[in-house]
Amino acid sequence: MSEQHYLIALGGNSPSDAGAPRATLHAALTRLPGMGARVLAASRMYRTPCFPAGAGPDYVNAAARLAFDGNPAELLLLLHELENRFGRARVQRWGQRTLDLDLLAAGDRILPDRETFDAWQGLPLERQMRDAPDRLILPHPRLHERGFVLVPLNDVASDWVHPVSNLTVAAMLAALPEDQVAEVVPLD
Ligand code: PH2
Ligand code: MG
Ligand code: MG
Repeated sequence: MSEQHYLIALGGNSPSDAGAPRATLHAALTRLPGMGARVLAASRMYRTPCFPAGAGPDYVNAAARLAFDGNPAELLLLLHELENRFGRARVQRWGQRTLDLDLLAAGDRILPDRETFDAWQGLPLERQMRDAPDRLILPHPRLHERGFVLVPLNDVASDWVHPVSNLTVAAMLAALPEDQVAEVVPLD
């Protein structure tokens, strides 16, 4: 398969071997090229309040644009391998984590299909907290509604167009409530 472009989100809110979350995220970005994923652009690092509010310590979040010579499932495996290297224990789905790497988008592909994407995107919050998809859904069904994803993503892919809504990252960010954007604070 020829080289594909991908968007990923990085997050962490508890220390790893590499240090504080910020150091862990930097370390993860540094490891990607050695695993076959070229980092085309990396965002600034941001301090963000935990979602849902009160569920844990603040996160550090970032985003990156990657070139990878493989399919989304192969990239996801690589991301999980990297999470494991930094000691992420999947104890609690929404709890503390040393490193969370989420695949946000694979170019303009909709996976596994439009119907499945629509079903997950429309899920009410209480079902989102209870159910986790067993398949890779792309674009990430929550991408457009979170400041901690869109603000960093806007650093690296402001003109990427969401293949379902046809909105750019910049437009999705402009549609978020102002207070949600204001609480995403750059660290450098
Ligand atoms: N990730 C979560 C749950 N809550 N909150 C913030 N601020 N940032 C995250 O990356 C995050 C979260 C599940 O992956
Ligand atoms: Mg994740
Ligand atoms: Mg996540």
